[in-house]
Amino acid sequence: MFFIKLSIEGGNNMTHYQELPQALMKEKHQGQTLTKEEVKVQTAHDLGVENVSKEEAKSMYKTMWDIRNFEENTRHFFSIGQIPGFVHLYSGEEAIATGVCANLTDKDYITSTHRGHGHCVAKGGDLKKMMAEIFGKSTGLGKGKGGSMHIADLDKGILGANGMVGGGFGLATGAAMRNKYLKTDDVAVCFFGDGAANEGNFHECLNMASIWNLPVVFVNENNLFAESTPQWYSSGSPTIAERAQAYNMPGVRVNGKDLFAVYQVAKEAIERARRGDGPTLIEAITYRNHGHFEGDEQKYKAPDGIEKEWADVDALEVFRDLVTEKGILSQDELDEIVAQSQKDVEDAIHFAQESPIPKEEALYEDVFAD
Ligand SMILES: Cc1ncc(C[n+]2csc(CCOP(=O)(O)OP(=O)(O)O)c2C)c(N)n1
Ligand SMILES: [Mg+2]
Repeated sequence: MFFIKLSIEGGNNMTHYQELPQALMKEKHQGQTLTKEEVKVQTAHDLGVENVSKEEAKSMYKTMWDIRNFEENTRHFFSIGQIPGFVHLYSGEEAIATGVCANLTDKDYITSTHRGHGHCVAKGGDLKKMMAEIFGKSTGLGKGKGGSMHIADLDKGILGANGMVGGGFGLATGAAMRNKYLKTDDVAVCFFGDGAANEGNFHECLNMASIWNLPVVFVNENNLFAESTPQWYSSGSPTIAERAQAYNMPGVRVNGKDLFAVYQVAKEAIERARRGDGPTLIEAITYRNHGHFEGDEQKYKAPDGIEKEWADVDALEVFRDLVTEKGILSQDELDEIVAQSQKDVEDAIHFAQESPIPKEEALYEDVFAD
């Protein structure tokens, strides 16, 4: 077992948290960072493998590498001045977007965050048009006018990255309401950070999703920091998942560095939403490989403790070790996927570099709706 699934009683949505060492966590909560053991996110990583076909495993490994390559190249081209604006990188958090979105179709909706490239790649966003958008080019998904924090693709159900922390809650809840109203079995997924969990919108939308029993899954990416503020300092509850209890929906904590664990937890929540059984709150523990934004000196980060532990776990290596050990994929098959991903991202960069910037008159286009 490598994720904590807090028990959900059949028949109603009540969730119980007796497995969490509340007293210990509360004490620690006064000023120290929790250790991995204390947050009860286990490190074993074989649950859920039996539910994933070889083709799915290959596809998810490719997606994780696409995100990693996309982000590391974004980092490089930002550092040499080819990318304007701000970039917040998703490197390190790949397993969450990948494991969740592998359970979605183009008709399902996602809402993203300021750290949104990974969500968009995992939901099927076109690498070339995404990269062009980040480069501010006219061939980008938003014609180069939005940049990194405003990537959207409605044909893929990507309702948009969002510069407003917590901005996705209302959009995802509204999209889920639309799905229910039109009697579809499509779902909406809201990705959000640990910092966003303290915005008022979080509570309003979880409450509405609960009373209307909406097909929405709230996926918290707890990377332990909101800018420079540690999660233990800013949160009144030791875990984010336990807040689900207040809204009478299941709450689940999962190792966000473990693709198969995320995939399995998300699968259950998404199937539940599709069946009409209502919302779920997932808290995936993770860590970002780089600073809050590119240029962040990260003076706030402590070198030891849980941060170091989580920083040392690479979801891509965890995946590789597991599938080779279990004989699901060979090293050659994995290498081939990595090489293909590198080529696809290089093509995306060339496309972005060679594309023109928007014409001046484009400033006046797409401003008002007809
Ligand atoms: C409403 C709002 N408040 C504050 C900010 C400034 N801000 C940008 S990112 C960020 C931290 C968000 O932390 P978290 O939700 O944990 O996401 P992470 O960056 O860790 O992925 C803040 C405070 C903002 N963009 N919007
Ligand atoms: Mg965070």
